[in-house]
Amino acid sequence: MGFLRILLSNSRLIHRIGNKQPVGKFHGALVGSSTSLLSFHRFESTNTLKLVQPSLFTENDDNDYFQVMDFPGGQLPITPQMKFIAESSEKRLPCYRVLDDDGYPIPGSIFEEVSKELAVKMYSSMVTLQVMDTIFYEAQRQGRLSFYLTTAGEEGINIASAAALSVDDFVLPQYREVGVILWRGFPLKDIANQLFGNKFDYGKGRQMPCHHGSNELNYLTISSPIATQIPQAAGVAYSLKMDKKEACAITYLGDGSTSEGDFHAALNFAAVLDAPVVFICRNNGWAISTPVNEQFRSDGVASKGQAYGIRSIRVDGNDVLATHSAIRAAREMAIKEQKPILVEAMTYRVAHHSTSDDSTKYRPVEEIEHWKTAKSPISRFRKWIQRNGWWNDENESELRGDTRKQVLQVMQAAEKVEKPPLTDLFTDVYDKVPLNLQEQHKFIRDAVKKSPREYPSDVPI
Ligand SMILES: Cc1ncc(C[n+]2csc(CCOP(=O)(O)OP(=O)(O)O)c2C)c(N)n1
Ligand SMILES: [Mg+2]
Repeated sequence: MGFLRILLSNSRLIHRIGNKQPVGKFHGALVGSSTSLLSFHRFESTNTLKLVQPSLFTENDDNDYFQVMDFPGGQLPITPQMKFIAESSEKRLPCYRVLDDDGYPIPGSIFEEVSKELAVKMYSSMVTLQVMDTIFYEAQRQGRLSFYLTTAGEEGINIASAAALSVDDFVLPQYREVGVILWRGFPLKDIANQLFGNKFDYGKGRQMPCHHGSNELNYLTISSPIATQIPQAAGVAYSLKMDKKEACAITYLGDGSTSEGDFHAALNFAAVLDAPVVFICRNNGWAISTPVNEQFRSDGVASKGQAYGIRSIRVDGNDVLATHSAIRAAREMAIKEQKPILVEAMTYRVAHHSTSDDSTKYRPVEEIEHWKTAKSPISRFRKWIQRNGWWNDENESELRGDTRKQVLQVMQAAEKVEKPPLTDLFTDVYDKVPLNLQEQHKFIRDAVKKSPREYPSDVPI
């Protein structure tokens, strides 16, 4: 107590003993006191007035007297109780949901109306994604592609979020969001060209497969190092803010990405800069073989938002209607209120992490099957549109058949296209290719000429 008394006597304190007054009256008393005037002068220099929340002063449940202290950063209520904040709240954050597992709307659920046209487009896009993933995954197993990574189980987050955005919004993806670029109109043939790294690939074959991007569609090219896109999104959003654009930045990240420092730096930057960015975390339970309980001790990811001063929500990412509504609302708040929003979309990665992984080594096959079938975002949404009379079995087989044909056709075509010339390895970084790179270019050219069988035959030298 002695320590507390010293603290109190050294600070500018306003005591209201034995009296809990309404907030309005309390502020009236503040303005009338000389102590408070001093406080306000200090506030001006530290620009903290806007941080003072009236609710801060309305609760004082532990004792019957009332005190506040000024600090740079705002006023704080004082308590004589030595109370640590609990490491977690008693209740877990709820998960916003509209459709139950059988595709029935939960009574009382609030969501953005979706027209028949939009619902069918969203459903068809999820199926396209699934068909495309299956074919390219198999092509990798056949040795035709060096690498592939599917969105299986997360088609709902991909498409429902994409549909909630405007093409003016800048997307900074992680890598499991190919549905977003497809929704924006990126053709299947361009996906195939990128996968094969042929001469029509916008990245000129310099990136791994699944690292697509499009300037035209405001979709930034994927980078392999985890989480780099998150602070970049805060920067893009700040630039949109400076240009007074009616748009926001959207960044996707996995649960594993939240263990990178970049995630924390990004949230903090976005919060203090009031940057209009929507952080969409796909919490799919795994970062390759690391489960979420080895990734964080907090209540998931949404709970971290508040610590950074970011409005946040947890949503069922396998529920298309809930995800669509949450992202629509998040986008609108980000733009209208010029601030960041965090969305934690709960889901499950049904496939292996990538073709370089075997997830049955670290999780039970029955668990994977359960999520693949009973919890599939695609079948849940299908039940809903079918019950509305917007879809039937005939539509289904037609869509799957057509999509399969289309994907096979673009894949076979892309596979036959020759690779970009060797020279392209050395361009686009420097205005004039420096001497050391010229030497390396000559070295590789000579090596290919000397032992042609050791190098791919479809790369022009
Ligand atoms: C900086 C960095 N560290 C490690 C890796 C290797 N790596 C690639 S993906 C991945 C897991 C990411 O998990 P998560 O963010 O949850 O995404 P998910 O694959 O589940 O969609 C790791 C560790 C990397 N690419 N970059
Ligand atoms: Mg993950």
